[in-house]
Amino acid sequence: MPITPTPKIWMNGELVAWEDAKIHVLTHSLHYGTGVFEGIRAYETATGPAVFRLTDHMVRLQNSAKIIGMDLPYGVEDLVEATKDVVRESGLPSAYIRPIAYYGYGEMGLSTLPCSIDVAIACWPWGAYLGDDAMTKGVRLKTSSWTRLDHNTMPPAAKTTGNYVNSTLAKVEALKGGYDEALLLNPQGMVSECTGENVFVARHGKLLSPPLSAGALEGITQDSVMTIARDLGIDVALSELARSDVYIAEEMFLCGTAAEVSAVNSVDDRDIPCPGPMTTAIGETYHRAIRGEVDRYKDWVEHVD
Ligand code: PPE
Repeated sequence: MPITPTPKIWMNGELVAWEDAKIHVLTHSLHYGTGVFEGIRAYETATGPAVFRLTDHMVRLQNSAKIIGMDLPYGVEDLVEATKDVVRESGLPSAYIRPIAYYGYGEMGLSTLPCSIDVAIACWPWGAYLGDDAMTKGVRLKTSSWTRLDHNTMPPAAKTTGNYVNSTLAKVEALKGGYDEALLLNPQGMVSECTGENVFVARHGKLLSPPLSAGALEGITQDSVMTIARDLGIDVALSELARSDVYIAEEMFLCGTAAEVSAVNSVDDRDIPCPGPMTTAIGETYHRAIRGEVDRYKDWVEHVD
């Protein structure tokens, strides 16, 4: 999906013009994959643009940095305010927001200890991630030949730039095979997640989603979905899932900031009923919640002004 420029990008405490937000080719994190990042969305609400669970995303950015031993020079509150500035400056009613922290230019070699840490936040308009029909027609998944990262190799709970080599390999393989998205199994052979989404599977009337320990990112949408499901009276839990659980799922969906709630219609050419009733109910509530239309979830909506 092509990027449409917006006026300003926040870099190390300043708003700079979009075209000036450049880095040197010898930037440390470009060579070693040691950046940490977030994907956040702002939505139009009746009372102006608001960023969905902005504080929670910035807490996760801090946690990603902590996992890889990177000491961010800005706190959660600084990053929240900076994000609001970027969205406000963009003039956009809704936007995708990409904060990134990385080891900068000046040092080379594997040790990050002498490196500077730079932080940037950009936003731009971004539409449906898995296509406009993802909610209604659903997406086709293929189990990847690539294994999800192991906790003792590349910690999958940290949203590091390097981890997305794994996601990219799986995504391109799935697309070239004629599928929409890849399902990744962890080194133990259990389901972890997709390349940029958490997975929910219904079995015996209960919704289940693999936890962090299964190699999944601790998704903020996953958490929102679990809260919404509980409030709708749906039985929901984090749980290990085997490949067979997926093949005989009563319904299945993916969720993430970019993908929102996207139904799944098949995995490895085994049909899954789509969209299922829980998927539809949760998807509809989520779509209202992100726009500040559900009182109960008002705290999730962080206004720019
Ligand atoms: N797992 C992975 C691997 C992942 O990248 C994401 C977000 C999620 C789960 C869901 O997390 P959350 O957004 O907090 O619910 N993926 C982001 C990046 C996608 C990209 O193409 O880049 C996103 O959805 O913004």
